[in-house]
Amino acid sequence: MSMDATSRLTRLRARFSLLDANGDGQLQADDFDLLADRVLNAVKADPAKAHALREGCRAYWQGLAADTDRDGDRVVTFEEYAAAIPDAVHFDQYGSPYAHALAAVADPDDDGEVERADFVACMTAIGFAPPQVAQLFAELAGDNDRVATRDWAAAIRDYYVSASADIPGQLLAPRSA
Ligand SMILES: [Ca+2]
Ligand SMILES: [Ca+2]
Ligand SMILES: [Ca+2]
Repeated sequence: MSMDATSRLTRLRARFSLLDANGDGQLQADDFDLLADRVLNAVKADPAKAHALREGCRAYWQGLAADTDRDGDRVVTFEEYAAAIPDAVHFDQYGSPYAHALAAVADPDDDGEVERADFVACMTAIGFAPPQVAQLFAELAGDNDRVATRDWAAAIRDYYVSASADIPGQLLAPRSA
């Protein structure tokens, strides 16, 4: 296998295991409910934002399943996922509400910026490793010690759709199980 193919598989594995919130090795609707639960347990969100996040997670799952669950058993295996990896258009359609709802939950005062504590709480709840969370925050925040919600939503999108390795989103790697 070529280096490119190997690093692509590594990236896909990292994304897949991050999405597999209950850790059973497959993706199903429960994973995305659990993802929302974990974030909402970590960060205090008002009911409207909590609702948007739950709906965003659900829509992401439904879009993902529609594109990847080839045998229609409502479970997405890694093989199904890797064979039909969602592209940028797909993410913009199905994943974007999730990314924006997440950024909104992490911005309780609605000033368009995410404080470090909220950023770390959200990202850790999703399952990212603390060193990567700290590194990504530093990259996105620069000298400000806060991250614009739109930059964060863009970084999340990059993580799920990018094929390149030199963007901030690529710093995101799941904690080792
Ligand atoms: Ca699962
Ligand atoms: Ca399936
Ligand atoms: Ca804020």
